[in-house]
Amino acid sequence: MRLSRYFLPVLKETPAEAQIVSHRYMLRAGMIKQASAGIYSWLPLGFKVLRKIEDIIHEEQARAGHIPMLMPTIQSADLWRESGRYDAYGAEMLRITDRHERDMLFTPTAEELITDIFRSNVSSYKDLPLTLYQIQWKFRDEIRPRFGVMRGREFYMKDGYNFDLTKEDALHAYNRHLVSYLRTYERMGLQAIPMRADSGPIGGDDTHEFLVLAETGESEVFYDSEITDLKFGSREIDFDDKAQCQAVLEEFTSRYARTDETHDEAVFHQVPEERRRTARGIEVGQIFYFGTKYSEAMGASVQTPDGQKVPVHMGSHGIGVSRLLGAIIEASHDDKGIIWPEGVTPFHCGIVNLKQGDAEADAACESLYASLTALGLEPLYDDRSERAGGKFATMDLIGLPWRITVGPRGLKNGVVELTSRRTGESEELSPEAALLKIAQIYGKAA
Ligand code: 5CA
Repeated sequence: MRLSRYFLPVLKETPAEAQIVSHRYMLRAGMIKQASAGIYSWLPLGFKVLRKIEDIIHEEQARAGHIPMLMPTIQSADLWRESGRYDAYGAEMLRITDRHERDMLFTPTAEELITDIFRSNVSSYKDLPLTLYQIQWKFRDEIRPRFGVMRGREFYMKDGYNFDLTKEDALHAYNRHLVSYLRTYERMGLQAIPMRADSGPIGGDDTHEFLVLAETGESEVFYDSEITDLKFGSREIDFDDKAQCQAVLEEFTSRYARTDETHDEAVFHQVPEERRRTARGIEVGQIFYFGTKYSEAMGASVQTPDGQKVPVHMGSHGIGVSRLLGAIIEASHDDKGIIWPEGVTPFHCGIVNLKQGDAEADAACESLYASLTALGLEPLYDDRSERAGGKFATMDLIGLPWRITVGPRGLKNGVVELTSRRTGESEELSPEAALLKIAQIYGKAA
């Protein structure tokens, strides 16, 4: 993409309404624009990162054997009356009446609709196990929408639902999701710690929230510091292997880690004092096992091998997709702007032309741009006739992990400058060597 042809409405001033850094940078970098309280338009740069996050989630869901689909945002109230949640959900649910005076609602989550789809189509244990998921907009009429995309009213969520014959199978689905989520967040450059939590309006006793530690987080959390040393890394997992998933779950959940809702001071004090931590965290996901709560209320049952009819065991599993942009920025920024992890960066590499209009500099930039594109990478080429300082400030603000700076003086010596956004370190390299290095970083063969 050439910056001269892109739509990147960068703000010079810090918007007064933004209280936390991620909100400030998302507004300043032209990623989002508020449409009304807690509701945002996703401008091209923000939309690009949203898509990157979505892609990672889809890839990891596929790895775990889960099946993508899409359900509507506007749903009939009838199904929600069946489960009893139409009244129970309270003021957070946005209720809508259509022209025929029928009660509709904007979905805050989708247990009812998916259970309805299941009961209409599945009646035998032979079709189990089954896990379906979607990435779709949700609406919760939050009393205090704030912090930009962190606590929106409209927000983008991955929601998955498992259907299993037995509790044991459903707990395997729970474990599988926990493992899959660890991998998902790590690919986004995040450490998200599973913590014992409260299930709220979704229901059930077994639930973990995934929290990213950050001072601006809305949740108070308590944990054993050993937990932050755990890394999922690139280990290969067979997601059908119950014992393997169970072992990973135990590894990541056996130490004390709880949100304030489930915190128990007495149990916490069994952790050696020097390892006890109290901090704040951003909830980027939550997994639930709630057994037969919805399947019993809504009559979703299957035939067992010996001919009995039993309600299916279910759980649901959510990732706050739009909130993740805020969480990643909270975890990765400096005073100049965002620092995107390579896994989610909107463009792989910036190209800054120090002297637009200089024949040699222009040609070198064009050549780098073409070569990076040919490798399947997306460069952002700042080809505007701006002064260098302004170009650097924009690149720093929007946070691309790598920048290649091209100017007539360097080119005379056959070099360009390659700069890491994270460390700020630069090295002078030939354009070919810079290209090779970028290709290696992103696992492309140059
Ligand atoms: N049905 C279950 C699992 S799919 C469910 O709705 N879970 S949830 O309520 O925990 O939401 C899943 C994730 O959505 C949360 O972990 C959080 O990251 C995100 N989320 C929830 N409310 C908001 C909000 N108001 N703004 C942005 N993200 C939100």
